[in-house]
Amino acid sequence: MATTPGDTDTSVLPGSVLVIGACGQLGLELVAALRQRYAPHLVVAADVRPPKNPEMLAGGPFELLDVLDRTRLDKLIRQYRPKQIYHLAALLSATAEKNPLFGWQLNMDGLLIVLEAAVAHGVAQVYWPSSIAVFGPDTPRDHTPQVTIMNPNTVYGISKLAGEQWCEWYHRKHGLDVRSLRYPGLIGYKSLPGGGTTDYAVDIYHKAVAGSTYECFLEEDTYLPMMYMPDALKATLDLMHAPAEQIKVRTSYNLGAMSFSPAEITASIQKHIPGFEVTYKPDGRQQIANSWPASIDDSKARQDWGWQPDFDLDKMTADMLLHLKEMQP
Ligand code: AKB
Repeated sequence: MATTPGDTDTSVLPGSVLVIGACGQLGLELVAALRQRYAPHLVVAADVRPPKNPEMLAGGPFELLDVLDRTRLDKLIRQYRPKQIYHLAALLSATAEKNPLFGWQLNMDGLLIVLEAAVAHGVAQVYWPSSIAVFGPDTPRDHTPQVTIMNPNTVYGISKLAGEQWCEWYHRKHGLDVRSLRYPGLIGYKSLPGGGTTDYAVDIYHKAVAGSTYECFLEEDTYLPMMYMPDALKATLDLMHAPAEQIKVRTSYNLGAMSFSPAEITASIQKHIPGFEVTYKPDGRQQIANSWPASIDDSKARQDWGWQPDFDLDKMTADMLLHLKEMQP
């Protein structure tokens, strides 16, 4: 049930919400969306470091939390009694390739600590993001199905695939209401991603608005699944508020919106900024991108809980450029 900003939707959420990894690209926007949906004081933002832009998390509680510190997590759960935990803290694909053991530890141990704590404290629901990175070079690249060959070949992808199976296990063994989405690359103007393979699709808008040339780290014809942030927030909140009987997938749902290449996003930007130029200098992230799907079949999410994206490439470009221009000093 949707509520007007500031209203507390107590029929859906009689307690508070804990967002772990609140200072990341998704976390900052999800905290704001949850605080609009419920009441700001009910949404506890937590991260290992304080936010770089504190104003983005102002208006509600913020707590320092290293998700690998179970004692601190237990303390926060006892203090705030959350009914829902959104656990977003992770190393993304490019960073985890450079720091594989820590990537595995944070992504895997972090998830298991949250799932264990949720069961121990009787937290009603857990949300955990998976990714298109669960797929690998043997996966069908176009309209990648929900159930197919996976064989991921990045540390991040292996941790996400194992995490999906753990989510399903905790649901089956402990009855934990854990839900998950396989996000494509996420694009938003409010915050920057860090350490992902799809980051170019955010950086390129910033360079275009600044009047600079953009040097792209992927080849111009590399197609990847992508999504505008308002659609990602809508999908996340719709999934978490769907009646439990509609949630048939307890690993993670394929989620799609659009698929484009660097050449196509450049052309979309050039409709607004004709002189914008992009050069290409592929690096190690090209190999990661080559192992991922080009487009996603998300029919299961559409069927089970009514998923429907609102933004295509040109609509996203118009909105991104508008907001980034407004934000210029
Ligand atoms: C990344 O590029 O690592 C992430 C993802 C697709 O999960 N944006």
